[in-house]
Amino acid sequence: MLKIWGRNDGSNVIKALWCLNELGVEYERIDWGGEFGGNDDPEYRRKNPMGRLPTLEEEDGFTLWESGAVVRYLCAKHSMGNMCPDSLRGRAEAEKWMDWSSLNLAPFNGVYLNHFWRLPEAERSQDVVEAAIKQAIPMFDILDAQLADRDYICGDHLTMADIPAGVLTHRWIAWSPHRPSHPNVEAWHARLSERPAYRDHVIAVTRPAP
Ligand SMILES: N[C@@H](CCC(=O)N[C@@H](CS)C(=O)NCC(=O)O)C(=O)O
Repeated sequence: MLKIWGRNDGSNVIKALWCLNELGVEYERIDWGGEFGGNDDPEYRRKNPMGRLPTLEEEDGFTLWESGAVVRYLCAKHSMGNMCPDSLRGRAEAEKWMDWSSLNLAPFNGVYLNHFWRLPEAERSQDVVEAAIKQAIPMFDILDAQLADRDYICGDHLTMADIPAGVLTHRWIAWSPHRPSHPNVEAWHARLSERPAYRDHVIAVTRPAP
């Protein structure tokens, strides 16, 4: 059976898990990284030289790391023409939003994780959190504009384009101490929240805001 190596609450692991559950693909998940450790295990490093999560491993020994590549691969393999658009331009558009989300929505998440939980209390800074919020707002303005005339990022149904942004937007909404309203983003998040796979693999594993 397909294996996913990674603790179930890492934002990059969540992308793969939410995706697999949308696709209805069976898999076994192995708790790895974080409090479970194993990142530097030599056998794991042979599968994923970065020692990060997630890593996909198929029955014949094929391995893949980098969450965006994992999501693209799964969608192309199991849902071509649906989760993975089958036109060249449609696919490029979906990939653009995946890359954009991972690059531009990840910074606030890293700051929140560090300054809400991971750093010793004396090193946490409200100013750093405020700067991260300030930097993220124009990104959500862009996402809000994209969602103005559509239910999902690439049109009328869920595609791989929604996965990275959907994972990080839940944290933005759940964890931001204050944020301006982005009505189209909020409506899309409410739409995602109706999906069992999103509820089980994104919302349910998100710890409460501090
Ligand atoms: N660009 C990589 C980043 C992978 C990454 O940093 N994953 C985090 C978990 S979300 C990790 O491995 N953290 C170390 C750990 O949890 O032990 C990807 O998208 O897969």
